[in-house]
Amino acid sequence: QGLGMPHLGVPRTQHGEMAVSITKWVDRWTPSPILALARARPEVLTYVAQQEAIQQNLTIGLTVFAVGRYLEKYLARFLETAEQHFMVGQRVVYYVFTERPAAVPRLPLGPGRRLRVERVLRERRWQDVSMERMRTLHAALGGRLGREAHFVFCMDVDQYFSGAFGPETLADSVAQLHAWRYHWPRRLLPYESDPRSAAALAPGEGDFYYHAALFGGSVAALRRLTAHCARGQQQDRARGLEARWHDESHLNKYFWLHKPAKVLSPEFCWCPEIGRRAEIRRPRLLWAPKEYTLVRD
Ligand code: 2GW
Ligand code: MN
Repeated sequence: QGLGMPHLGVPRTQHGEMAVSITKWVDRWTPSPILALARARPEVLTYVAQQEAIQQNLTIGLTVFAVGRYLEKYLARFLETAEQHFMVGQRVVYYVFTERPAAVPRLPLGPGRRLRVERVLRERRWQDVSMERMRTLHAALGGRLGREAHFVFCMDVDQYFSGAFGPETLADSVAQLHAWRYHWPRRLLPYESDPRSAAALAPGEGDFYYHAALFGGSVAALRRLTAHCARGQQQDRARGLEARWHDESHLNKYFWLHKPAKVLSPEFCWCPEIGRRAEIRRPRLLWAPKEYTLVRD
């Protein structure tokens, strides 16, 4: 797709026709005024995506889990910076999943934005906290979240927004290139390799390595994704297995079998510890520093 980066423009959805099909124009690798404009001024395409989303009156969900100490440590900053940068000007509904609803910070929210808190049980193992998200999300997408949102992003809480993250990121299914791994040769990517696991990729399989800290899409597509991952995890557990990178391994298997409609550049979920890279100009989300001794007990 166009621009060397297939990530611009809002695709057609069941929620209404697009006003302007930017992707259709730039897809053809022909010189055109739009293409020249898009190269010189990418913010114009971002602006068009914003207008399209407003015209379609989209509601965009953002789910995040904050269980145990992750609530105090990360949630307030995640939400405060989301207010500044996530889908500004759109209708947004945050879904916070926690075992302590009363401890969720009550932030002042911008117009058209609301926060819902859902109670979850606290798993004993952290691997289960992370993996159980797939099952919980599947249920939520089949309930109120699925009825009130058109598109949903599912994110880790241990990160914060640092730049505009708008409707140019929307598509039927959206995957995030992993900041540490996007330039690695395929044979080194840490896919699950045990053939008994539902998440296994055979040697020679796999293309990109995606980061489970951020994925998204339409409600219907995310229902399929979360069902697949939750089922795979359940099957592994029944066999006494656990995939190498937990839910992330199952997510990578899913996106190998069902290619994402949009792949986000590592700018959209960047790790500041990597340092400067020429291709990373404007990070949108940054990984928060981890203090393993504090949280991994
Ligand atoms: C997780 C690990 C160790 C100790 C605590 C937790 C933990 C995670 C927790 O105590 N409370 C909690 O709410 N979580 C949620 O799970 C939270 O939303 C967090 O962002 C998410 C994933 O855990 P996290 O961020 O510590 O894992 P990462 O940053 O090492 O993430 C990647 O790998 C994970 C699987 O190992 C997941 O696939 C994750 O999506 C990836 O980004
Ligand atoms: Mn994380």
